[in-house]
Amino acid sequence: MSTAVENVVEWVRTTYRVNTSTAIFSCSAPDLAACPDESLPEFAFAGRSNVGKSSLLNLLVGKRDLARVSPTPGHTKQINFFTVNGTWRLVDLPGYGYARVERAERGRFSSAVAEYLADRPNLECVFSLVDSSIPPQESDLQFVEWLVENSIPFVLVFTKIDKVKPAALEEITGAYKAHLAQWSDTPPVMLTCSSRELRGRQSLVALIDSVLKPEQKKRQAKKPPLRDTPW
Ligand SMILES: Nc1nc2c(ncn2[C@@H]2O[C@H](COP(=O)(O)OP(=O)(O)O)[C@@H](O)[C@H]2O)c(=O)[nH]1
Ligand SMILES: [Mg+2]
Repeated sequence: MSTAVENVVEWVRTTYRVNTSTAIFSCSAPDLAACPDESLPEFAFAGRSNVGKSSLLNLLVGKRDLARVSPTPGHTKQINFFTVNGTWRLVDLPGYGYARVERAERGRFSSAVAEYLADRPNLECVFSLVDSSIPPQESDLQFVEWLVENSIPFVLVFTKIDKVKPAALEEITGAYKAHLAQWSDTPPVMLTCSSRELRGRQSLVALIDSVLKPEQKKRQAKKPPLRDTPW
């Protein structure tokens, strides 16, 4: 096989093995104690209110309105769980850093989010979303530093790249890299996306695919059809 063909085969293998099309809403939890059992691997979307968490989750599963997208920041107050293929979960976390809620409620990010991230044994990876169209915000930097401090596996995802020119994107990603270099020797994995232009889905899928075990990726068999009854 030529290298080009091998590359395509490898790309298809890593990109399309995991099945994301069967996502269903599972439950909402106000805190860690109310979260569902820990039997399934989880991937969580975190970031400031309005950064595009719910939109990206919807892009990933190819459904327009599985997670509620809102133009009004501070909409998601609960931890929302979505089960995919019956074998793993996506988790939409409440946003942090929304300035117009009560100061006490705003916090750095809610204690429910902190507890979930720090104490959830089945959390495989956090997609830490930052807006590519604005400079690094204090709340984003604090959050990412906290992830590093607590050894929580994460990927930095730059959202809304439809709003920025390539040079500006380069500048923003460079700024985050420079900040992260102060806290960690390992350079972060960085992805870019635009839910508006349906860009960035494949790299998220590939990442999830690389984490899940083969049996967790298999398409769940449909229930066999009911046998005809004799009456
Ligand atoms: N231009 C642009 N707007 C986006 C994108 N993703 C989300 N938005 C908008 O940003 C707002 C907040 O999105 P949402 O997904 O609810 O953010 P969340 O609060 O982090 O869950 C909505 O008005 C979305 O339409 C994107 O990729 N590009
Ligand atoms: Mg949301």
